[in-house]
Amino acid sequence: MAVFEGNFHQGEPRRFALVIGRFNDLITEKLLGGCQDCLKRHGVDVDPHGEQVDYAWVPGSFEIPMVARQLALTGRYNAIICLGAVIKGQTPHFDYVASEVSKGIAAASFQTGVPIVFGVLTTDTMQQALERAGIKSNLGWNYAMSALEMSSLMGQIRSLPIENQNGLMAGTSPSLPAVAVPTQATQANQ
Ligand code: INI
Repeated sequence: MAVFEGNFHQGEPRRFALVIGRFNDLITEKLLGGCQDCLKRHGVDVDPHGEQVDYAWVPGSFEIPMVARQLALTGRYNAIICLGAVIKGQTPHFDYVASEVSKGIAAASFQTGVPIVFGVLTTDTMQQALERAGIKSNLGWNYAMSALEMSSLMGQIRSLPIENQNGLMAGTSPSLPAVAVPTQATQANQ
């Protein structure tokens, strides 16, 4: 039998998408910097005009899952990294945004089979967010590491031959598993 483990070096060049919330951009810009630094030091060309990383900016964390899912459906990316900062205020707004973005990212990843990293800070104060975005450590770096590891791990697992009860079947598992991608015909009926 086997042990599957992702690695951090690039055998074949991988492609990543970063989805970044503008809300609290004092924090998300710093997470982005940490993330780019990690990718670059692992051999990824982070230039937006290059071949390996695309960037999508969204208004706030609430919008992240929809854009991440749409990007995942293109099949272009080995992993997607979502960066946001949800910081508690005087109202329950925090709870709604934090809940939707976490559930939405998990659902998008599960539905598409593309690793989508939850790089959204949820903190009580701006100080806590700053400490996690560069003052003490920069979690942007850790989110990039997760993307490198998961893209490698999923690549290995996808390349396994598919089996059924009768033995081996031809082919390997698809990069995008059973997901309802609207066709022009189904869209026209909606
Ligand atoms: N978006 C965030 O990314 N972080 C927050 O802390 C936040 N708060 O607290 O309001 C926030 N709100 C905006 C939200 O994500 C949407 O962009 C907005 O509601 C429009 O849909």
